[in-house]
Amino acid sequence: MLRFITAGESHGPALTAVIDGMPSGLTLTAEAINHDLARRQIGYGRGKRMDIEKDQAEILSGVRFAKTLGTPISLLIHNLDWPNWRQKMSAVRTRKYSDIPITEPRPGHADLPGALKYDQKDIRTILERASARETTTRVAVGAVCRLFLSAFGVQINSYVTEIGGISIPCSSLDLKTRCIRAEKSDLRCVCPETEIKIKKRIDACRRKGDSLGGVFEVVATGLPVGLGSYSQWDTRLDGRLAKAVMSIQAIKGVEIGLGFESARISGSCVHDEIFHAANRGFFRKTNNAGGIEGGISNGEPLIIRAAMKPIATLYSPLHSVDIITKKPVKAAVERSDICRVPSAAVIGEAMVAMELAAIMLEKFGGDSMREIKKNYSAYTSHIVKF
Ligand code: EPS
Repeated sequence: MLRFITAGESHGPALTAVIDGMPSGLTLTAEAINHDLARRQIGYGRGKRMDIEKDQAEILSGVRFAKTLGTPISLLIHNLDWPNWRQKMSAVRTRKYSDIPITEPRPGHADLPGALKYDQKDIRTILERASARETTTRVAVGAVCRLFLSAFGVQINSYVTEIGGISIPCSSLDLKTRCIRAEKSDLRCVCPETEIKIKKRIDACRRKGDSLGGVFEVVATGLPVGLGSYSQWDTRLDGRLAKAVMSIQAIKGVEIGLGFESARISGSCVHDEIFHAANRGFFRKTNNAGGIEGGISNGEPLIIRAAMKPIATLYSPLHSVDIITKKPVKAAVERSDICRVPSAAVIGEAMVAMELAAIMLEKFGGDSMREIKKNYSAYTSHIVKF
């Protein structure tokens, strides 16, 4: 079973992740992970923290001579901001009177429910782990899973389709073009004219002390038919992917393929008709299903869309209540981002990669890449002959 766990506070010394269940024989270097870490840091609308950090992963275990061993892979990413937080985030010294707590919870953040749940009177204790800084480790794990998937021809990309209510026109572009263009834009935006408009909106928002959300799409190509199953509720591919993407900080909705739109039009406009050609096997001319039917991948590109709410930290803060005095106050203002939808798209790719790698391993099983590739080839040649 492939699984991972992450640890670390936003302003602590470092972030760590352990990946368990990755087979042996996969080529893995820190450079491949660092490439994705850098992609996550890009994004017009990010705050000052990104000027400080330059995320780099160190591989501490599970790899020898650039090949995985089949044992737990542990990754370490230093927080370069740590020297500025040594005192405030010390794990060893005891609290002093001069350590002023944060007591004004931000609406929309984990601050208040977290403080109540963990019985904490200093909201810093909550926000340090609730912070989206944690997604650095998810992207590092996702990069490893992406390498595993690429050995089977699976590619995962993303682009942003909407920010702050401004839609990015992309329906006239094929998936490949969208992904190529997104990679060249610091908004992961496929349309240069719309990018200018959105940047103006982000700048205006920054001046007003407000924040913006948006929508992004993750696309996975090269998937074999038959990942996931309708046989139990928790084995369905769509359900598993939706959970993985929904678990990203600030994500409020997930759609697959046509998603909510399919509820508004008739069946004949929704379902993708089936064709067959000797050289292609079964195929579709449309992909409204987003690559999944009956909880199973159908061989078409997987398309998963997610909506991100605006960041909860507002430089012009909203109304709140002090958790100690219970008096009305303005919510706390922490240094933060104005918009981080492009970054969320890269994190979405990582979560999709993790879930797909886990499902591929469940289907094709094995402890080494050689064994899994053998199982994969036997299955895919059976599908071709079907
Ligand atoms: C975050 C607040 C900001 C973001 C951070 C998430 O951090 P800071 O308070 O240090 O300025 O920059 O995101 C990251 C550090 C990151 O690497 O993505 C929050 O409150 O969630």
